[in-house]
Amino acid sequence: MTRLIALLLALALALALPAAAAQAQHAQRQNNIELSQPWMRASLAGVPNTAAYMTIRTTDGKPDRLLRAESPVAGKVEMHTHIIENGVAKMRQVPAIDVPAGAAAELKPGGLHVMLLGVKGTLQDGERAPLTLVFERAGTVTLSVPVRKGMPGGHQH
Ligand SMILES: [Cu+2]
Repeated sequence: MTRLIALLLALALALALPAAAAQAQHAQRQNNIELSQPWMRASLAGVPNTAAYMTIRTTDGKPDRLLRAESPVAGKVEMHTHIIENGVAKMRQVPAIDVPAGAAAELKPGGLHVMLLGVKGTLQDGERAPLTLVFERAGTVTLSVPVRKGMPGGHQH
């Protein structure tokens, strides 16, 4: 009987694991933070800077703030947004990124992003790069960010 239960448990785990792995690609939860679809733009020839994007939510229904980010692949990591100045899109550093209660902070091309400056070497499509995010309430969240040539899902317009 015990053996049968062990067998059923093993079977249940075997069935659950691929689903969990697939889920982890789309969203990961750490502390009270859920990060969806993180990606980092692959290096362009001769450009030492790149950016990371993701959707950030809190899972406890309270707001939080992303205070800073760090990565060993970059000399410096900043948080940026895009502004339009005299008809020209420019990046501007922001002191923090707010994650509202019950809503998402969307970091995406043309908007808020994590800026990686002075990237060491090149980040190739298909690699992963470590990124640490420090939140006001949730504290430190570390993730492994897939490097891509473009936005996942192929919504490139
Ligand atoms: Cu930037």
